[in-house]
Amino acid sequence: MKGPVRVGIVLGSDSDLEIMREAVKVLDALQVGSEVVVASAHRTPARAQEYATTAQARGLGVLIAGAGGAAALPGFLASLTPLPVIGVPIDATPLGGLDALLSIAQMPKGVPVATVAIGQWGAANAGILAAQILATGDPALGGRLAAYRKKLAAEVDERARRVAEKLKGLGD
Ligand code: RP5
Repeated sequence: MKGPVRVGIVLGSDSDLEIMREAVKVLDALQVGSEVVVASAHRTPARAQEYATTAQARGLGVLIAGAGGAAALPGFLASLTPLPVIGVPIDATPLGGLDALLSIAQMPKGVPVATVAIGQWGAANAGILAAQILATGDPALGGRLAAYRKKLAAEVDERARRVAEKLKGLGD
C-alpha cells in the first residue's frame, strides 16, 4: 500500500530509467508513493516547466531528477518549484558521470540541488533522502526508515560474524 504520490521522479531521458529504478524500488519498500516522468531541460523545456510548476499543487513533497551529460534538469526544476530537488548524476557519456555530477552539484548560490552519488547508489540514496525529508512531518514513515536502518545494521553484524568465523577457521 503506497498511498498518494509524494515524490516525483523526473528523467532527462528514457535511457536513465534503469538506474533511476533504484529510487522507485527504495520508495516502494518504504511505502512512499512516487511517479516517474520523462521531461528534458534541453529537449522539452516546456514539459519540464509544466511539471515543476504544478508539482506542489498536486501534493508532491520532493522531486528527484536524474540526468546525464550537461545535466541541467535538476537545477532547472529547482528554479521553478519551492519543493526540495535531489539530483542524480547519470553515467551517460565518455566522462563517466563526472560531467553530470559537477553540473548538478555546482548550482550557483540561491537555488540548491541536493546532489547524490553517480549512478545506482545515488538513485537509491535519492529515494532514501526523499523519504527522510518527508518523514520530518510523518512519524509513521520515520518509523519505517528507522526499521530500514536497523536492517542495514543487522546485515553488517551478520557480515562481521561471517568474517570472524572465517578467521577462526584459518587459525585451526
Ligand atoms: C541527458 O542526456 C539524459 O538525462 C540522459 O542521461 C542523456 C542521454 O540521453 P539520450 O540520448 O539517451 O536520450 O539529457
